[in-house]
Amino acid sequence: MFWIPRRSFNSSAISLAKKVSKGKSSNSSGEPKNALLGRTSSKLSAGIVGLANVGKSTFFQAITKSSLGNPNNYPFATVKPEEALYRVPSDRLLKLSQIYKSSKITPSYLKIVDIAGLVRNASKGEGLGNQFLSDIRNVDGIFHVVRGFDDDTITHIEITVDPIRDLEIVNDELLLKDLETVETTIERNKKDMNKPNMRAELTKENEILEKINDLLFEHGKLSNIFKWTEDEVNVINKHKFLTAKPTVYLLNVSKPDYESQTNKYLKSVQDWMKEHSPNDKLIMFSADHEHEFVNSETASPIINDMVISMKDSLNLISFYTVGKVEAKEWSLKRHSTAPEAAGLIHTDLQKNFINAQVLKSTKVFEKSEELKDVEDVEKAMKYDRNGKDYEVQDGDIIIIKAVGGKTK
Ligand SMILES: Nc1nc2c(ncn2[C@@H]2O[C@H](COP(=O)(O)OP(=O)(O)OP(=O)(O)O)[C@@H](O)[C@H]2O)c(=O)[nH]1
Ligand SMILES: [Mg+2]
Repeated sequence: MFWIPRRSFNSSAISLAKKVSKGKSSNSSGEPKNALLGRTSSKLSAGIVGLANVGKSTFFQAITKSSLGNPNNYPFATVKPEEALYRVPSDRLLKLSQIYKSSKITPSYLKIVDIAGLVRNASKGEGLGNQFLSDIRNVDGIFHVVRGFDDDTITHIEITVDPIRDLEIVNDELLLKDLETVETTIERNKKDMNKPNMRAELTKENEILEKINDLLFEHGKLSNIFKWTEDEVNVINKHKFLTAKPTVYLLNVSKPDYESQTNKYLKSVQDWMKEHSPNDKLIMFSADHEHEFVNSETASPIINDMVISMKDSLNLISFYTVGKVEAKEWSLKRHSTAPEAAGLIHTDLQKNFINAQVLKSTKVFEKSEELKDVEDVEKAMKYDRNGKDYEVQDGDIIIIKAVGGKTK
C-alpha cells in the first residue's frame, strides 16, 4: 500500500474518527481483486465544487456555454445545482467518421453540475451545509475550483486570498462528512444485525466500513492508489463517499496570469498537490477569460484539457461503433468486458451476447490512405472475434454479435 503523508486535520475530525470502534481491516471477499472506484455507467457527471464566490458558476457557464448558474459577486449566489451536457471533443471520432464516410457523428457527453459554494463547517450545517454536500454526493467526479486571483472588489468569504487554506477547508469538510457517514452507518448496522437474515451481510459491510474509516483517518481520502475489491467498491458506491470522487483541481487566476502562465500561488499549490494529491491533476485557468468565449461555437483548448483529464480520472475509456449511417463514441469504465460494452448500446445486446468483433482504430488510421476509395470500410478491414471475457480497450471499434443478428 502507498503512503500519502497528510497534515493532521482539525481536531473534530480526529475525535469523530476515534469514536468509530476499530476493527480488523479485511478484504472480506476472499482473493483481493483489483476493482476501480466509481460507477460502471457511461453517463457520468462532474460537479464544480469549491468555497463560495470563487468563480464556479462563471466557469460552469464557460464550459457548458449556457446562461444557467447565476454567477454573481456575493457568496451563495448559486443555491440549487444546475446541470448541462458537455460534448467531449474527439479527433479520433472525427477521423473515423471521415474514413467510414458516416452520415452522422455522435460524440460522448459529460454532464457538468454547478454546485452551491461551501464554507468552513459546512459538514455541521454552516452556509448551505448539508444541501451542498448531498449535491456533491450525486456526482461522479469533482472539479475543485480554488481562487488564485487577487481582486479587492470580489468578496472572499475568508477575507484574504490563500489557496492552500481554501483547499484544506473544502477537503476537510468532505472528509468530516465521510467520517460521519461511516460512524452513523456502522452504528445503524449494529442495531439492524438482529433482524432476520441480516447478520452476515451487515457484519461484512461493517468490516469494510472499518477499513474505510482507517484509510480516511490515515490518508484523508479514498483513492485508486489503494487496492479495492469489488465488494469494497460496492460499499463505497452505495454510500457515495465524497472523498472517493476523483478530483481535477482548477486554479482560477487572472487573465494576465493565465496568458503569461505565471501566478504567485501556483508553486505552493503544486507543492501541496505533490504532498496531498499526487495522483490528481492541477490545471491553471481563468474563469473570467474563458467566460468571454461563452457565445462562441468552439471550446477553448484548456477546457478540452480539463474534460479529458476528468474522463481519465473517472477511468473512462472510449470505444466506437462506426458505419456509413453513424460514427458514435461511447464512454466505458476501464477494465469493462465486451458484454458490458454491449449493454451500453442496448440491454438486449448484453443479454443475448454472442461475440464482439473488434478492430483497433490505430489500424484503421495506419491504412487510411488505402481506405480512401474503399466503398465499405467495415468489409475491407479484418475484425478480430472476441468472447465474453474480452476486456475492451481504449480506441476499439466494436461490432456486437447477439442472438437475433449482428448489431452495432
Ligand atoms: N477578477 C476576477 N473575478 C472573477 C474571476 N472568476 C470569477 N470572478 C468573479 O467572482 C464573482 C463570483 O463568481 P461566481 O462564478 O458567481 O462564483 P461561485 O463560486 O459560483 O459563487 P457561489 O455560487 O456564490 O458559491 C463574480 O463577480 C465573478 O465575476 C476571475 O478569474 N477574476
Ligand atoms: Mg455559483
